[in-house]
Amino acid sequence: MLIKTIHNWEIPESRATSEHVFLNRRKFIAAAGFAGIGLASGIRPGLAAEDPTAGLYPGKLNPAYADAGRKVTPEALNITYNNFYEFGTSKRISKAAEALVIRPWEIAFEGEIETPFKMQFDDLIKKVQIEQRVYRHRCVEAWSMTVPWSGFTLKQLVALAKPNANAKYVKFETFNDPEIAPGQKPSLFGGSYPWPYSESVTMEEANNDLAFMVTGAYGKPVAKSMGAPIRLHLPWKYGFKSAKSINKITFTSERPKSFWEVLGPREYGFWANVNPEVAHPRWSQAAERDLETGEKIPTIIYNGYAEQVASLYDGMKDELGTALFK
Ligand SMILES: Nc1nc2c(c(=O)[nH]1)N[C@H]1C(S)=C(S)[C@@H](COP(=O)(O)O)O[C@H]1N2
Ligand SMILES: [Mo]
Repeated sequence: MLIKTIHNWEIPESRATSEHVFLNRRKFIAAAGFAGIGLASGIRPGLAAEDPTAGLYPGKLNPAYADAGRKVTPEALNITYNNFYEFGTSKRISKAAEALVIRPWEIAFEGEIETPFKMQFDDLIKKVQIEQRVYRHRCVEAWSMTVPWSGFTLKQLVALAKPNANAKYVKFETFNDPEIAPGQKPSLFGGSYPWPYSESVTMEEANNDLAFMVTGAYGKPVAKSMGAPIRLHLPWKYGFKSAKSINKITFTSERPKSFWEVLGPREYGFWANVNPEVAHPRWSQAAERDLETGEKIPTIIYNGYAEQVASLYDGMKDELGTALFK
């Protein structure tokens, strides 16, 4: 019975978590005295039963993002079809990603902030407001998915870091450990990949309400294959901007060069805002393929989030032309 509830997201007709289902489940767990046994362990192999944050999820469903207008992608598909180059270039890296050690997980805050510091993920999560949001995700490779993420707004993290007046950009970095991530072995890509994976946004983008730090998905801590214990999700930008498994956040005055920008500046530029009118040099961006159904869907400017983010780019189009969207 519990398992059925937790697998709510795999029910095809479900569009968003019904909050009361989860609340009732929590009440049931508490009443039955089951808390602490680690219900999750039987649900998804590899998720540590003792994950101390499991009880935080899914969090209160934000009504503004309760329905992404598309069917939620089944969890089973989503945690086994991934882009996570640290573990290999195929989409099937979920088993390899289990090698990632997520406890303890320390995050370094550096650069243009009052005082640089380090914080344990389990401490950080106590300082923020966890909520649930269903967001569309558009990969630059022209496929898309819809995910019930849980996490907190990036602006809360910015406030916590206390940036100074010089801070113009926020840079996110992933771990660099070839011992556990075979994709990071220098031999693999001839040492040409600029690890660690990094991405950055402007301070204005970081403070936009849509920018989300993901720590959970499908009502539980986010899977390792999807970027545990903490990743970004910027639903109006191509997926590569949403860095996974972040352990360093640096505030800078100059625009940093990201992982993909170093590898292919013409194909994976800094702004990377979803735009059906600006083709990738090697393929059209006019449409996208739904990961589950294979259905071809027309792509929408800013992935359909223009209302929330278009003003960030007011007046920039003339200056930068199509580069704004590349
Ligand atoms: N560290 C890291 N983050 C990453 C990537 C990666 O290879 N490494 N791939 C990006 C790309 S291209 C996409 S589409 C999304 C995929 O997220 P998902 O596997 O949860 O669907 O993660 C992004 N974040
Ligand atoms: Mo992507």
